[in-house]
Amino acid sequence: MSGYTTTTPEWAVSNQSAVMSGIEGIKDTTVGNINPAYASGSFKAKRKNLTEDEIVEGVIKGDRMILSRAITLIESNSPKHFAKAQRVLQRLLPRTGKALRIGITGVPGAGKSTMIESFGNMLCDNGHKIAVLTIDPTSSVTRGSILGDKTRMGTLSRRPEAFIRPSPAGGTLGGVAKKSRETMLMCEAAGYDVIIIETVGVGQSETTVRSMVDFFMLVVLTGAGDDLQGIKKGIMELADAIVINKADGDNLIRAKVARGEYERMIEFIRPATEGWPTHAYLASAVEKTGLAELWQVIQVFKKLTTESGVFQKRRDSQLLDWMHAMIDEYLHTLFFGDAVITGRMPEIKEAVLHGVISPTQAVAELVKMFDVKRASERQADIFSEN
Ligand SMILES: Nc1nc2c(ncn2[C@@H]2O[C@H](COP(=O)(O)OP(=O)(O)O)[C@@H](O)[C@H]2O)c(=O)[nH]1
Ligand SMILES: [Mg+2]
Repeated sequence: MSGYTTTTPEWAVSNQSAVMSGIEGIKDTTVGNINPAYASGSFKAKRKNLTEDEIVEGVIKGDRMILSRAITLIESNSPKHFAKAQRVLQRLLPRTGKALRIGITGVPGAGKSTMIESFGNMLCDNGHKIAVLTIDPTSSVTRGSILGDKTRMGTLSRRPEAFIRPSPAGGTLGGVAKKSRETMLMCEAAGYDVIIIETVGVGQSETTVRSMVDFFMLVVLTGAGDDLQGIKKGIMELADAIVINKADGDNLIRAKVARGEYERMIEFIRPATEGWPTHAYLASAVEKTGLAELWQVIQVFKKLTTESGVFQKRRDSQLLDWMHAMIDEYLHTLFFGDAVITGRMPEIKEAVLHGVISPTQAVAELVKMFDVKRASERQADIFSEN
């Protein structure tokens, strides 16, 4: 039940129980939680279980503590929590979809978190409510990035108009992504009108975030060690904007040169969004320059794509893709978890390896003995439990 894909990425944690403990631990490192009792654990012991109504009402009121707990419920892998979380989500669904969803990717050190801090503060000053989610598949290996973000988004995390939530540590990208998508919906129901999803440029995480957001930006650097060849063409193809960060001080001239180079490269790349020309922009997250312009660009993007229908078309296809991914995941889990299939598998594998039957025949054999009804009975309690 952990991933959309049938292949497990190499960085995935093989021990599934690590997912649970990661989620427990995340509560202590959640940037928005500044209650010291929380970190010490004494708070956890005292808190009572919230009812479904209390969670739904709390989220609608925009209570950050209850929102946090609703997300923890979503992130839980326990079957009991699954059913409750889905009922909460179902009730909140009519209140979702109104936020602007922005994705930010780039190599570690590009300045994504610093930019979100400056950008987010600017938006809060202008009356917006910002939720920041991070998808970092490497966070199971090291908590470094989360701890780093804690200081980098220091002022933003203390603002009542902002909510910052790192993704649960561990698990496969598919599992983390599924939870992040549902977390995003919860934040929308709580009234956040701009959702920013930060991901470190590792593996497939950019594609995953692209599949959740309306506007996607790639943050890049200039200067030593970050020549253009280092940026994969595939990532540029996903971007609606390329932001050359750290365009400040001695770096400004180089940043301007890089901008020209990116602009020339973009000409040869298919735009990520129909009818929207991707461009390169200069910014400095530290000096807070170029950020108001970037917000202006995003506003124009929204206006144009809404008028052309591309905005809604993308949202619709993202929703259906998500459903398909979950069907894949569900059937995959059922099939490979079925006792009859796992029992016969070694023998069939042998037959394939010895050339007795072809892989195609093997699949036909296995599918013939697979009984969806029987297999789903095992899963039934997970999906129907109250
Ligand atoms: N000079 C300069 N340094 C920056 C800028 N943005 C970020 N940095 C620095 O770059 C480092 C990495 O920033 P961080 O936001 O953690 O990058 P992330 O890994 O992409 O999230 C930090 O030391 C920042 O202070 C900028 O606009 N100008
Ligand atoms: Mg970061």
